[in-house]
Amino acid sequence: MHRWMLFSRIMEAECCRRNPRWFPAQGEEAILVGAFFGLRPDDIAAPHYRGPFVIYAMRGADPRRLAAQALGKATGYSLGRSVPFTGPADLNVVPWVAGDLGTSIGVAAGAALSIAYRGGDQVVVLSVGDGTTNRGDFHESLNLAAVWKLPLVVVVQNNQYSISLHLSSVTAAPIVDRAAGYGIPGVAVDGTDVLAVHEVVAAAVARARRGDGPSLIEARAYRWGGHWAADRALYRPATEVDEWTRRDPITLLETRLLDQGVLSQAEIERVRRTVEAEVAAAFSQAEQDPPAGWEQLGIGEVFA
Ligand SMILES: Cc1ncc(C[n+]2csc(CCOP(=O)(O)OP(=O)(O)O)c2C)c(N)n1
Ligand SMILES: [Mg+2]
Repeated sequence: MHRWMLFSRIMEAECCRRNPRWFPAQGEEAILVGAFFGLRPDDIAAPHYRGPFVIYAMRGADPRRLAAQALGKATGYSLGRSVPFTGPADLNVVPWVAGDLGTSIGVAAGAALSIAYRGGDQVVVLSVGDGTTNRGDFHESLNLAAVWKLPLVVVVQNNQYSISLHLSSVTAAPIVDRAAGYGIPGVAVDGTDVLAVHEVVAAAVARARRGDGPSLIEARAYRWGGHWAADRALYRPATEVDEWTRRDPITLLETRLLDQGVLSQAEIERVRRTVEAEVAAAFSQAEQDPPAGWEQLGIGEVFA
């Protein structure tokens, strides 16, 4: 998990450096990795649009193709047509069909329905932003998932902002409290603590796999960057940014690994350098790849 959190941090930084319209996920690594780590390959991941590259990579996506996707190259998984949204479909990642927030919730619930219908024991893990929980799709999907006991784990990636709006200005009650309204378990967890996130998600996954239905998990962290890379996010108080960036999920994990003697400082540095080299190699290759052209918009790519 440490390695993957570093992968996310470094990959996102490189994407932001090259693409001003990238949606930075720094600060949210403990949620991204903690929620999706350790799933079976046949489980289905339906990640939020912010920070999904590490989730694709944990499921086997090629970092080079991810880098190409961030640069709009023809070799990206989306063939250069969309940036983070489209995951590799053959890795059981629910692809987004548009930038319309909330639609992935219904697709994830539908995937869970198909598993239940066929009597499988896979689960679907969905993550959505705090703002996205206010779409009608959220209510409709969670209610039906609860009634039909679908194998769906909903993780709210609460970074406290929807573009420039703080959560408190659009949502009156704690998101986790909604679980009671659906009659499902709801757990709030520190979204800067990867082990805590992983533990609650793993328990919800086990419950869903047993056939006991969905769970709602609210993981609270902070969006370190702006809504997108070019957003300076001047609508936020500097003290708030300061307070939260001091709670770096990667530093928190590294401190624990050092305290418990799991890794030495030298080993931590070695992991970091390895990941930096891997991401740098991915981008230097992707930069030479061809840009998306009309061929990628051809009829063969529109109709199945
Ligand atoms: C249905 C819909 N409404 C509005 C938007 C514009 N929009 C894009 S990102 C965003 C903020 C979403 O906030 P949240 O769900 O908290 O995710 P975050 O960006 O914080 O990861 C909005 C409103 C959209 N893409 N789709
Ligand atoms: Mg948000």
